[in-house]
Amino acid sequence: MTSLPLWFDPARVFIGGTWRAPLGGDTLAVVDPSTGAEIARIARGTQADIAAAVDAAEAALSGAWGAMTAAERGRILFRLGDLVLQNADALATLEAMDVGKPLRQAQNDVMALARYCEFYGGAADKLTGDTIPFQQGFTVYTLREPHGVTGHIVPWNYPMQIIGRSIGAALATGNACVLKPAEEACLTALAFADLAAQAGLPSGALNVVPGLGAEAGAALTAEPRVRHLSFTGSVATGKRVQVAAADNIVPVTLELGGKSPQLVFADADLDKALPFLVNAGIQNAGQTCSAGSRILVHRDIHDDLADRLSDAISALKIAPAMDNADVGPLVSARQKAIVDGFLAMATPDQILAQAPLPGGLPKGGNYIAPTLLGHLTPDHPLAQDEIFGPVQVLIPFDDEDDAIRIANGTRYGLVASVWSADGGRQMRLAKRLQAGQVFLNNYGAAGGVELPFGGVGHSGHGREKGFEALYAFTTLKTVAAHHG
Ligand code: TXE
Repeated sequence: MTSLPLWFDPARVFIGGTWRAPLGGDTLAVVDPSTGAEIARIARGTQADIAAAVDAAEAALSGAWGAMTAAERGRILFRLGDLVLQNADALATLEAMDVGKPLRQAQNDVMALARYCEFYGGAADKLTGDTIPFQQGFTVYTLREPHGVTGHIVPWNYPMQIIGRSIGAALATGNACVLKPAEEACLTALAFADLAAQAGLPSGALNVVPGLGAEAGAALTAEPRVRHLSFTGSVATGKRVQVAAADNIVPVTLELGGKSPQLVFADADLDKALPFLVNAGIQNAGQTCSAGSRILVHRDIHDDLADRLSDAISALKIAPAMDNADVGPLVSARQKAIVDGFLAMATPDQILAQAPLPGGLPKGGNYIAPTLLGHLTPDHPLAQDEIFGPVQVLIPFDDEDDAIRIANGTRYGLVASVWSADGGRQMRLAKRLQAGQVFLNNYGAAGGVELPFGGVGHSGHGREKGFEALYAFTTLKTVAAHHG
């Protein structure tokens, strides 16, 4: 059995460049989702730790970190990206064992984290203001300045990717960060903090306080000295974060998941589409904000696609994370109970296909059989609600208008895809789909660190990733000089 490759004590918080026990003295169990066994303890940070982390972040801003040039910040991010790559095996193993994702997926996440460090390292000194033509006798220009202390609340499904996109952009623009990782997934966040210190990031520029959402998380959102909040997680918690942000009048970026549609037309290349259609639903055991959980198909090819999808899903292999199969366990017994609850709503005729769970899976693991559902109306809760497990629904449509009505007919709007050989249709639908990203004859563009990402409706607001994120992590100052 693999042991956790820990080179730091995970039961500590990382504040002001040093590791110490949480002030409350309590710890939380790290449970391996593949087996149910406790494999480590993490700190249960509380309000006092968050306050200390904000103190440290403020000190960094008025000290070495705040004095750095954009180029120097970029250089640190490049070094950090290198260290991520040098420690890729350890990071991937930590993540796979902590959250249950197949090792291959954890390795992809490490690569994405390194790419975020590289991308934002390169972008740090390329964010510029404008000069604005104005009245005679004036010179007017804008400055892009960091908010100051930024708060980052990260979920458990893609910790490294979400840390990379959020912390990478915030550091590139000169903010000092307080990161509250999810209680189910703290190990790579702590490892990243250690690597950041090794890369030369000044003390206090990145602080990590693990803990419960209702304690450390709520304390971070309530802290008036935090001047920007970025949150990825559930709609319910996102609303709380937005309310807390309103109390302190701070901007907030919310990424809250979705029920993203994949539209398949009769002229689509089904051989090419099939692996994407399936992977968009089962990647990370369906625990993906941008999961393609609704497959909408033209009625003429419904039965053909249903057969192909059923064959592909029935052939999926499920195994513990380190065995590197197609699908691992869900992150927690709590998440498994949520998904089981959804599946219990399906009648037998609505289950079109289900991959068999192999015998011999560890008893304490949170395994769910990947499932394809059908014969349900677009307004059925199984076709409306985010399930966050390896479950997809197949829904027929009659024409483009019908496809758009169904695709846009949820409260979410994160991503969407169109599979069709007709270029005109691709362009029409790309405009009509309510989503932050639209993929034409692909899905997800392999993660696309460079591509702005975020939602509309209950999927949230604000954009992360790409150059766009740098605007969110800065505030604009206009300087008008009157010189006659
Ligand atoms: O989410 P929470 P949970 C969805 C998915 C899943 C459901 C529940 O549908 O089934 O959410 O997951 C922190 N103040 N997504 O309960 O509560 C918490 O500690 C401040 C979609 O895990 O939103 C963690 O760090 N913070 C999603 C983070 O919020 C609080 C990814 C996310 O937890 C807090 C994960 C509070 N009061 C779940 N309460 C996506 N968009 O990808 C909790 N937290």
